[in-house]
Amino acid sequence: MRPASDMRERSPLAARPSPRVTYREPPTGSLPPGTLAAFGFGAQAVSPGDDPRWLRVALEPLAATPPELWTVEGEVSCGREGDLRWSRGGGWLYVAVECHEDRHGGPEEAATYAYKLLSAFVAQAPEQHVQRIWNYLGAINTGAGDDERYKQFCTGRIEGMGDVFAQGFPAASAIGHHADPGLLQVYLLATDRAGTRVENPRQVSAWQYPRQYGRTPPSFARATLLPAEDVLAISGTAAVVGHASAHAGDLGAQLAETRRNLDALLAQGGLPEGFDGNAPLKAYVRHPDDAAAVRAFANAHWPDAPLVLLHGDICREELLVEIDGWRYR
Ligand code: 3EB
Repeated sequence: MRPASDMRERSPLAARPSPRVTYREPPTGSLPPGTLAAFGFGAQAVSPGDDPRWLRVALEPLAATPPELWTVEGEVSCGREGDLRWSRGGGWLYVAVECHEDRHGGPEEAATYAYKLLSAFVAQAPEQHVQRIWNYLGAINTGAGDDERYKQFCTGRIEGMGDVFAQGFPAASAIGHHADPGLLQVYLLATDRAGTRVENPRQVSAWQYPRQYGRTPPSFARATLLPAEDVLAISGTAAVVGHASAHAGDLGAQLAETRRNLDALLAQGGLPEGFDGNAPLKAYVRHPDDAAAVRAFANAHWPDAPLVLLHGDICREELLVEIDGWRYR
């Protein structure tokens, strides 16, 4: 006899339930059933064994941090193809590429390479709608003017983005790590139907940033409402108002501005206000000494939200903190 869940007809129009995102320690030696992806933070993260779904993120945690697990309903299969790993289950696809720019010529070429691999993989998959993407690169603010490494990354990224990204940019984060500077890590979440892109009325859309921010504007949406409309996937959000950075050098004011931007995104996405216990957040903090103040701010405004604090550089030198996360309905 088939289990009851198999007997329920899923309407062809009904979107798949979204993955659950939690921070918790998996049982030693293996990932729990339904795990689509698992992320350990920093050099000390303990791998659950050789599993393509496991990624050691090159950002160091600023406090003891369990892994991040993505869980779906259904069987999960996974594999590797060169620099790429993938997993799929329950209508969801995870794909990650890890590469070193020394093999590609520089940050621009490495980004093109990574995005071409991701695009080609997604283009042949049933799950063609990229909802959310994360990018971690080293020495992100090194280089002057248009030569800043983040700006080179932006140019390479758009060059490598194929048709699967031309439907509209996914929500994204792009953060600087302090590991091997040539290491590039990019991973994404996709599914078999389109989500809804959400922009922030307080901010110029990133792809429309004026020339002063580089030759190639960053290609990301501020958030994606996943197809089941049960969760808003929120991009890296910082103290950007219009297109300008606000409150250079003032952590408290940047946090308050970031919160206004997050509130605006929740409102725009039709989600309830604030972040509750079901809203896993990550804060990327440029100066480790600021970690306590960032945590205090989060605790004051979102006391129940699970929060991971990571040492990460924001793509504009004057920005001290950036926050991303998930807001379940
Ligand atoms: C900003 O608002 C801050 O290049 O993918 C945030 C999220 C930022 C994603 C990206 C950049 C990216 O412009 C920077």
